[in-house]
Formats: sequence, structure tokens, C-alpha cells
Amino acid sequence: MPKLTFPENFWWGAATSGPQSEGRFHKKHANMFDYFYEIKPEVFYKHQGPDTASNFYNDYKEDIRLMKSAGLKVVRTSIQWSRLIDDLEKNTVNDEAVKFYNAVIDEFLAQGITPMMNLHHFDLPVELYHKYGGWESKYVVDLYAGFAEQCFKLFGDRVKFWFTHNEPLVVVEGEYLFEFHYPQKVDGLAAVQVAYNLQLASSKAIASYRSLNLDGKIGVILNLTPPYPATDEKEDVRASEIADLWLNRLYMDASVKGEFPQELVEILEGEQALWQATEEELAIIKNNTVDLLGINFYHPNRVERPKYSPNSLAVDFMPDKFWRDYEKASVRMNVDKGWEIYPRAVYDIAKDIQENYGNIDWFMSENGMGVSNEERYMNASGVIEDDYRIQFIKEHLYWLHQAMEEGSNCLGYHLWTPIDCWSWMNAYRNRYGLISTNIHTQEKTLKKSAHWFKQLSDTNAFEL
Ligand code: BGP
Repeated sequence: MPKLTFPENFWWGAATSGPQSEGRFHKKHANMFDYFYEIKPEVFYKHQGPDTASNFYNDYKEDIRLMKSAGLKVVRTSIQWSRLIDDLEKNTVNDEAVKFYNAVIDEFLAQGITPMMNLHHFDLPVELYHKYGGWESKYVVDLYAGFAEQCFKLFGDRVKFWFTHNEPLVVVEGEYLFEFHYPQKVDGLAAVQVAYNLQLASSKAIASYRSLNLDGKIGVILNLTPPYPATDEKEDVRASEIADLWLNRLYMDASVKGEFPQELVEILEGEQALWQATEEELAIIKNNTVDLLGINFYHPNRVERPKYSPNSLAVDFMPDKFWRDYEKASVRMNVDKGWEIYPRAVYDIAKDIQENYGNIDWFMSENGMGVSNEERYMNASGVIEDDYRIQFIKEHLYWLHQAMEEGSNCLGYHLWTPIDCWSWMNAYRNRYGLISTNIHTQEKTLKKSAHWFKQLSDTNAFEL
């Protein structure tokens, strides 16, 4: 069997987030999802909300010990703005939350796990949406930069890797285009402004981090969904180029090069749909690019020409049309999740970073396989035998390894997620973890994949 070897110190890890793992215990403010569940529990799978999540707030010591047993050397989670900050406008901190996050960080370090902290994972405090329009507002952008600064000052002595957002694109799509996140708006112009404001928020947080002269790195986590044209016909090829600009290049270019893709700007201008920006803001974006990138990859897009208006490009940015039937055609599907499995995309992403983004440092910050009803794979000793997940990881690592052989600066691979957790509308439906959670008893058990991952992380190698 051929064996693939990865560098020493490769970041074998996994990612979770505050809102999906902690539970709402002792939280002063509601975030967008806490509130969404309060007003519309029926949109969540089995009407299950984020109140307990995976109980990390209470179980963090035991959970971190289990993460160590699964071989995780690095773990990303997030600090919830709605937990840490007491007065959202005065930007004062909540003492109990500071104690909690300090304890979590110290526990990670005590167990020899490097903690990475993200500052926004779809969890804006909902009051800021109701009062000011959330990410539509530049005042909220400034409040976010203030919250980020608090985090750096409080925890930056021990946390050496920071991320400004997880998947800003999902906020834009979920909240302003496709109605899968609260406030379920369908508003193309607001979507464009929010995309810009999220970038501005990221750059302002980076500026604040740099001004504190802390010894660490800061980046952003982007979900790249490489758009492959559904056919070779030129209309599909063109549609996929446009999708690429809007889905990937907007955030990649702005984060790494400090500017938005000119072609995208022109298309939006032509539609009188360009964001409102000032010279001063554009200079902040220009001067505060990332140190490293985290890339989440789950599935590719097979892009077809817009059916409703084949000659128009700019309408692609507007909702209700192209967007809805835009993920198509698949070869192998992750049946439970409805996402195509296409591991080669990892190689394409790595080559793109190498060729078009100066081979900047990056790592796979999420990749994973969501399986529903996973208990069906449990053996008599209560261990889930998730050979499909091991296979999924191997196939993605194969392509990552190939790209690294060709010079890609990839520093690590993180699975979504260490411990089965709560997820947005899907609640506990899709299980991704290396460790299972019984949602009734909160009992946690290493899956077969956790043992495999431990060996991978111990040896930096696996057999295909
Ligand atoms: C990513 C998010 C994660 C996680 C994952 C799985 O986009 O960053 O937070 O939820 O998707 O998605 P789901 O749980 O909906 O299957």
C-alpha cells in the first residue's frame, strides 16, 4: 500500500464554533440563531435549538481531553460576541465570560493543543440587527472591531492564531439571498453591501490586531466552492467565471491582495449595485491583508448558464433567479447532505492559492462528511464505525498531499468537527465529529475515525 507522509508539525486538527458547541448557559445576549430559534423553532430539524449544543460550556475539560485522545494538535473554536460583551455599545466585558474563555484557552494549552480563535461564526448579537440593521450598518462594523480588540487584549497573550470571520459568504447568502438564516431577507443590494461591510470589518479587526503588536497571526476563514462549468459550452463557462468572482474572488482578493476584483466591481457598477465605500475604507482594506488563510471546502459547484436571461451577466447577482438552481449535476453524492464529494477540488484550490495568491500560508480549516442517523453504524461496544469518514478524509488528503508535493504552502488539515455538535438549521441531523455525542445524556465516545486520526497525527502519515 502506498504511504503518504506529511511534514513534521503539520496542523492535524479540527474546528468547531462557540454557538454550535457551548450552549446558551449564562449568555447575556441572544445571537442571530438564538433568536431565530426563539421565533421559529419549526424551521430547525426536529425543532432542536442551540440551548445545549454539545454542552462545551459545562464539559469543556472533558471535551478537550477527548480531543487530545483523537490526536488533535490544533483546535479552532470561536469567541461569541454575544457572550463576551456585556454592554454591546460601550463594549464592556462580562466577567463570567472572560473567566470561561480564559479557562478554555488555558485547558487547551495545558493539554498541549494549540487553540485558534475565530471572532464571528454567523453569530452577530441580534440586538445589533434589530437596532441598526446588523452587517448592513457601518456602525456595527465599528462595534465589531471594538469587540475584536477586546478579544486580542484579553486573550492575545496565549492565543496566537486569530480569524476575523468564518465564511462571510454564507452570511451574505443565508441572510440576504436564500433565506436560510435569520432575517431571511431577499435583497440583492443589501447582499452586496453586507459582502463589502464584512470585508471592511475583517480589515478593521486586522488593523486593530496589528496596532497591538502581539506576537501571533491573523487571517480569515473562507469557504471556497470552486465553480466548474457544467458543460464546455461558452455560456456555462462564462456563468462559472462570474460565480467564481462573486463566491471566491471577492473575499480572496480583498483579504490577500487588499482589493476587490476589478471585473466584479465593473459588473456591479453597470447594474448600479455597487457597495457604498469611501476612500478611507478602501485604504484600510488595502493596508490590512491577512497573514494566512483558512479554507473550508465541502463541495464544488457545477455551474450552468442562467436560464432566465442568458445574455445578462449582472442579474446573476440578484436573487430568485440563477442562484436557486445553481448547484447542479453530481457524480458522487454525500447522500445525507446532498453535497457532491469531489476531493480533487482540494488540489485545484491549493494550486489557485499557489499561482494567484503568492503561495500565501494556508490550511484546510474545515472539511468533513455529514451523516444523518449515524447511530446505525454503532457496534456492540457503542463505537460508531465510520469507515466512510476515514475514506473521505484519505481522499481529500491525497489531493492535498499532491499539491504540497508541487509546492503548496499548506500548513494543516482540520476536520469539521471534533465532537458532534449543533448546527444551524440542521440541528443535530448531520453528524460530522470524530467523537459522537448522545444528545440526551451528553455522553461522548470516540468514533473509529478518531482512533485513525490519532495515528495519522502521531505518525504524520497514512496508507492509502
Ligand atoms: C460550514 C460551517 C460550519 C458547519 C458546517 C456543516 O459551512 O462553517 O459551522 O455547520 O458547514 O454544515 P451543516 O452542519 O449545516 O451540515
